[in-house]
Amino acid sequence: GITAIELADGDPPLAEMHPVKALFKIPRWRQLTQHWDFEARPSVTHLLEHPFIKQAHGKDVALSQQLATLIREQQNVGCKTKTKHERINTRKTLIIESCPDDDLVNLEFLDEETIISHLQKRYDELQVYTYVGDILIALNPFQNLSIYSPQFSKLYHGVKRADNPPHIFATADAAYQGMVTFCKDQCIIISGESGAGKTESAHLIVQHLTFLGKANNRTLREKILQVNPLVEAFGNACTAINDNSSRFGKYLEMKFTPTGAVMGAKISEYLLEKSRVIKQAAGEKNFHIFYYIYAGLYHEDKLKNYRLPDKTPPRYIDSQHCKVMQDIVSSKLYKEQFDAIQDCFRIIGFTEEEVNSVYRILSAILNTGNIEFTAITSQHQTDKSEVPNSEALENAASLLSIGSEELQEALTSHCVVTRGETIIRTNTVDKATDVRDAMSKALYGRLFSWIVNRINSLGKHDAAESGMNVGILDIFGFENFKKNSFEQLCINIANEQIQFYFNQHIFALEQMEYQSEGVDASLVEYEDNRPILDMFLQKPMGLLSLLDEESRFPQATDQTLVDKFEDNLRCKYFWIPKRVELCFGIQHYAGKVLYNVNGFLEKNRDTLPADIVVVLRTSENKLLQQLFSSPLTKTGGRCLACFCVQYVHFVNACVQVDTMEMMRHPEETTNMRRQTVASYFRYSLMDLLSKMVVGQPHFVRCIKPNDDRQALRFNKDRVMVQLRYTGILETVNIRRQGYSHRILFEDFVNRYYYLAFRAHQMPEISKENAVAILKQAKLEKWVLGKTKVFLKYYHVEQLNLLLREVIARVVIMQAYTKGWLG
Ligand code: AD9
Ligand code: MG
Repeated sequence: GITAIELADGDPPLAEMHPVKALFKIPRWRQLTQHWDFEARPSVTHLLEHPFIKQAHGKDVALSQQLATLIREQQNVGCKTKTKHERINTRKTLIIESCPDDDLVNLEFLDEETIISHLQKRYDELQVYTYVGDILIALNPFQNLSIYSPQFSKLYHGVKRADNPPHIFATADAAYQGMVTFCKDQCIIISGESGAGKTESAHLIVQHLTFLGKANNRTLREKILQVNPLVEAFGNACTAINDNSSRFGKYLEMKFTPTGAVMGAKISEYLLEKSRVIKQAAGEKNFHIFYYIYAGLYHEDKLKNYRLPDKTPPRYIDSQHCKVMQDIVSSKLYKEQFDAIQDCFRIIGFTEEEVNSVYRILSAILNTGNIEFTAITSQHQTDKSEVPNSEALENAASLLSIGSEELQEALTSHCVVTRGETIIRTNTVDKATDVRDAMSKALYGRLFSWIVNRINSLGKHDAAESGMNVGILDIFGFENFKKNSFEQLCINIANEQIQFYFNQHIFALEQMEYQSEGVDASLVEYEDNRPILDMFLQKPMGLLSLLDEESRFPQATDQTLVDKFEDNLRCKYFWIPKRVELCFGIQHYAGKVLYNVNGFLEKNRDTLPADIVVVLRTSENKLLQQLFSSPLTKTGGRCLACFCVQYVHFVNACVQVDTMEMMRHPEETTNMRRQTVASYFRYSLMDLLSKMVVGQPHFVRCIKPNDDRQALRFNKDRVMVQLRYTGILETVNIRRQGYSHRILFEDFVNRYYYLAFRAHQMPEISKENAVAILKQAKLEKWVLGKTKVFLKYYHVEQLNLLLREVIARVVIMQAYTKGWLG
């Protein structure tokens, strides 16, 4: 219903107010009603049918009637409400046009202050989306808006972008149209700090793409829509910043046939924050799925079947000892989510046996966390440990279908091979605890990868290889907590890389091309974050390489690591704070972050003792066998050299990374030398980039209006910081002055000659003919380079619309000439 009516002090009650004035009192409508031409007398039913109005009054019947009366009266009065907007609605129906304010590029003044108050004004009116040329800014509304219904999907389908207010659907539509028109893969890159709304945006994009791809087949549509919720149950968790924070990077590729029908979806995951399984920071939680199964199995009275304790929650999901069992099992939300996950599994096509195995492994992990160790001190040995309470051990072993004695053995001792001889050494309590936690992390990490792979194999379509796709990138956002560790470092480096990619696309490549094509366009200064990235990724002296090197020394300590960084990293973006121990600071593109190196080495080594692998492989559980059938994870054997070549390649060319080259490894490593997390991380980043750079990018920049997750609260300073580091001001500039599309004369003529020449008369490829087409299409402000036409971001849309019209005409004409239409 009407939630916000802004009545000023001297205003009469709404019912007594002049209808036009009354409408203006409702913020959501204020902007919309400005464009209505009431002289055109739109029919009331038409008005009420309009999605924007439906959105506003929704189910509220009384309000609908009130509104209808308002409009009717207003029509009777016949008053004119043409306000400052000059664009007159000439059609005899209601048109809600987007206004020039929708795009920051149209603002008269381009200083920070103007931009920010503009965004604030829009946010106050619940216009959360704003364009910067072809880039979408999305402010997190922190409340449910009803602008995502199927009606809105229809509204944003194959129309000129300027016909509607900015919307995330418009971005999805642009990607879809781009793919269909140019037969080129597209990718939508969503960025923003933690809690800014990336994951929500990604969902909405998938929703709209499923609509555009005419997934009429209900099963297929449902399957695609279930992928995100399922993966996120396993990969998202509650953090201090966001209750549904992504703890992994996700690249979802929606596959389409050449005619644009959706065929399926494929998902790639990056860098799951496995350490969360064993420990969570104060106020944070483990991955959602653990709570879901607890509540779900409790309700189904199945906790016993999975040997889960029903008195106190397992340590892994209650490391702070602050949760009461009742809170978890009685949570309605968890229970509902559990049911939803069951549905996801079923719809996507997991078998009951598989789902059962998944639950068993999850329960086994929880039991594993409860295994404790005590020291045995005897005359000869002081470094031996044992399991005092065997219940958790037996539970874990039974759920994993392995022998409990073997498991205890693997946890409390390890084999060493020296000079051909195998010696068994015992583990101290600390060591055994580490091994236990390493096992839990490995189980969870591999289970997660398996689920992702299984989703992909179940959704596999034979024709999928030949189709095209729209990729959607949703990673974990930039993080800066009170205490930051290795995980935050990885997350922030990934964000640093995305920012670099954005810069390359928006600024660097564009400017390079102007110069080489002899086009005169003023250059825009921007903050290049390449030096920071180099500091992290360079070989052999980058921070990650140094970390890897130190991780190879068994005697290395946190202090030696900090010393190593201090001795080798000479860069103004890195410093060692004087007063805080074991810390280093990084000036990231998005702000300063202080990292605590405590546990860095161990987290990077991520050791999983061979003894554990051996035991787990003896399992009778098929799924478990599968998880541990290869000694290394999928990272296995990818060498760093590959990565570095690619990184340099990428930085220098930044357009075409040879994906095949990247995937091919010079020699499959056969030795068991472990990949560190850092080296896998670098590989993952490259893998991701290689996927991204082959597609035409579309950018969505999510902005968090406040840190309290409050609706309608716009914290100017917070937004300002984000606008600055994302380079919005510079982006506005370059979008205003720049030419975001540069098309070779050849491609241009080939693609658009229909617009100026006869359909069967392919003209000669030449600059002149390109100009002829541009003139015929009545475009303005384009520029010619030496080999390319330089177009503004909005030109291509205009051209494509024209092209579509012409082609439709041609098709109809042909049909006539062939006599099909009588
Ligand atoms: V993180 O980097 O994964 O920690 P995200 O993904 O950027 O972060 P997310 O999409 O999870 O943030 O959004 C955080 C919360 O903001 C959501 O849980 C919603 O409550 C809220 N949100 C975000 N976008 C929308 C929206 N379009 N409509 C309504 C939204 N609520
Ligand atoms: Mg997210």
